[in-house]
Amino acid sequence: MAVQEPPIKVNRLGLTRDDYKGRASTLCKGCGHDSISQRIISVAYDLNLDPTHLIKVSGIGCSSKTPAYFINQSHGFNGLHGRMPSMATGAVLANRTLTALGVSGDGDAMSIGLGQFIHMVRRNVPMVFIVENNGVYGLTKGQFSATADLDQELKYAGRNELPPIDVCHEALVADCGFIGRSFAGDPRQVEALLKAALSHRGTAILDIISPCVTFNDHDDSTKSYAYGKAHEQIISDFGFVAPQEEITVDYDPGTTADVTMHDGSHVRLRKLDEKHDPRNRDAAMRVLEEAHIKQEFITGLIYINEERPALTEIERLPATPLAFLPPEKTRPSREALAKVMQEL
Ligand SMILES: Cc1ncc(C[n+]2csc(CCOP(=O)(O)OP(=O)(O)O)c2C)c(N)n1
Ligand code: SF4
Ligand SMILES: [Mg+2]
Repeated sequence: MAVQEPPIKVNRLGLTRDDYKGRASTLCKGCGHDSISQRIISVAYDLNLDPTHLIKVSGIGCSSKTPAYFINQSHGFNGLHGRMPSMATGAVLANRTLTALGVSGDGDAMSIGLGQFIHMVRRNVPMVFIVENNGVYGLTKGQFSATADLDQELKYAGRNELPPIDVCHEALVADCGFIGRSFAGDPRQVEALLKAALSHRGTAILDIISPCVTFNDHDDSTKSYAYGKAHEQIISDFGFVAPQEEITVDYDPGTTADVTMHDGSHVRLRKLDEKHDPRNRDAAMRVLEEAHIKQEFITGLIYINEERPALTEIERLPATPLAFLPPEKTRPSREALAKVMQEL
C-alpha cells in the first residue's frame, strides 16, 4: 500500500513556511543574527504577510546582510552605512501600502546612523526597525560599538573607555510609540514582540541582543549568550491577537490590559512587574534608568502608545500611492507653473 505523504501546511495566502525563506546564510555558525532571521520567517508565515507588499531595508554590517536570508519574494534594498532610515522614509512615502521592515546593527544605528535613527523616530516613519545589538562592529572584525559597556575588555579591541548608548532610551526620548527589547536566545518573546511591532502604525523599535559568537561572546560580556540566559528579566508579558482572530488569550482578570492597535489587532498586556506599565512613559523611562544603573538586562514591551499619527498620516498622502499616480496628478500644469513664475 502506498504511504500517504502528510499534507503540506500552508497559511491563508496558500504559502508554506519555506516560501518565506531567503538564501543560505553566510554568517558565522551560531551568530544571533541568524536566529532573528528565523523568527522573522516564522512571524511572516504566521501573520500571512504578503511578501510582495513587504520591503526589507538595511544598512551595512553583518546584521544588515541578513535581509538576504529571509523572504526572498519581497522587495529589498541594502543601503549605505547608517542611512537606511532616510531610504526607508522615501520608500514608504512613495508607496504607503508597503510594510517596511528595517534590519540594522548597533554600529549602523547607534554610531554612524544615530542622527538618522532619531529623525526616523521623530517623524514616526511607519516601519519596524530591528537593532541586532551585539556591542561590536562584527563585519569589520570586532571594534567596540556605541552600545559596548564601559570598561569592557576585548582581546583585539582593548578596553572600552566610553559609556554605552541605550537603544530603547534614545527611542523613548525621541517619542517612539513602540519600544521593545529582547534576546536572540528567547525565540518566543522575539516572535511576540515582532508580531505586535508589525501592527503598530508608526516606528516600532526592537532592540534585540544578538551575540556575536566570533568577537563578543565571552561570559562576562552583557551581549553574550551566557549573560543573556543567566540575567534576562522579563518585565512585561503579553499576548498578540491578530485582527481576524477571536480574543481568547487566557489571562487573569485584573492583571491584564488590552491595547487596540491601529489595524484592529490587540496587544493584551499582563502585569509581571508591579512598577511597570508599558502605557506609562514615565514608568518606561524609570525602568530604563534603573536597569542602566543596576546593569540589569530587562526585556519585553517597554513602551507602547498608539496615539501618535504616522508620517504617512501627517503628510496627508492620497489613498493611491504616490508611485502609482499618473504624471498629470503629480506635476503642476503648464498654466499653474506660469502663474507661480509670474508671482515670483
Ligand atoms: C561610511 C562607512 N564607514 C565605515 C564603514 C565600515 N563598516 C562596515 S560595517 C561597520 C560596522 C557594522 O557594525 P554593526 O552595525 O554593529 O553590525 P554587525 O556587523 O555587528 O552586525 C563599519 C564601521 C562603512 N562600510 N561605511
Ligand atoms: S562576525 Fe559576529 S556578527 Fe558577524 S557573522 Fe560572525 S558572529 Fe555574526
Ligand atoms: Mg554590531
